Amino acid sequence: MDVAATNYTLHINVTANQVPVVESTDVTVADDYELYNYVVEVSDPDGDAVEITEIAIPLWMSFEPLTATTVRLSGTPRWNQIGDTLVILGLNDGRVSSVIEHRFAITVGNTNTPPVLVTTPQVNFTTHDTLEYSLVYEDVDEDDVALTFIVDALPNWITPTAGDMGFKLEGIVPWQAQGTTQAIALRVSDGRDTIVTAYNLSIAPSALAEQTLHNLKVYPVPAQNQLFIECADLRSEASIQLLSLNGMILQQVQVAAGLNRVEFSIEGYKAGVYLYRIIENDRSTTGRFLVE
Ligand SMILES: [Ca+2]
Ligand SMILES: [Ca+2]
Ligand SMILES: [Ca+2]
Repeated sequence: MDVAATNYTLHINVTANQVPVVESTDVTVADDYELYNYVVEVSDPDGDAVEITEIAIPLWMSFEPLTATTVRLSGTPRWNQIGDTLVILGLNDGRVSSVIEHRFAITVGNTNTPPVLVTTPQVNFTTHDTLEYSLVYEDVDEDDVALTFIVDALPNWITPTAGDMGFKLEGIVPWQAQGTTQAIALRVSDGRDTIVTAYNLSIAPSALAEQTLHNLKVYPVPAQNQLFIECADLRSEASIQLLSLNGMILQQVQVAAGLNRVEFSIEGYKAGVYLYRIIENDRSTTGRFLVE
């Protein structure tokens, strides 16, 4: 018995899969101690969902999926990660027979970042004020180079103390400085770049009323190795200072209100005229003493 043969023709339209591609422009340059940040954007010509994976990225880089079509590559390379480094991302639209590799190289340079002053210096003072603050610098490059400092300008009543990352400045604004601007200038180097910190202090006159303290005794006259200052009627806590004629503070003590007798050692003072100054909350007294 014959079996009727029927011929069928099957028409199937097969559209070849198109592979996913990276749309964004690869960021191929980085620098040590600076943030690298690149959002990779992919698309698929067929509209397929694309899975993005990390096949190879440098140690300093993190891989962070953001949306269905983007991932963020970011991180901060260090000095021992300079040079060329390869990034390989995998793109998979679910239809490719093997994951599509997207490769690019990043060149990590080591441009120096100069030190930066990270504190804000106080610039406005009144005579008798205490100046005490630090200029602190940061250097993002961990290149084991200690910062070095050169003082180009500093009022002589300020004592600088240098540390690893800056300067502590201390002093008491002398009354002779009133109404002046006084320059501070430093050069700071990280061994590769030098920056300059320069600013002016602005000194306003003190509101303290200059008065004569009663019952004040300063002796002996002339003084040799010791100077005694006796004040019988201090209304508040006070500071008693010995100063050079140009206003530089040589010694200072804090005393309580009431009766005080303070002994200063002035051994080593050259013969000549000096100043003493007693500063209370609301008044001050200045006078001269002689050293022989
Ligand atoms: Ca596709
Ligand atoms: Ca750098
Ligand atoms: Ca640096």
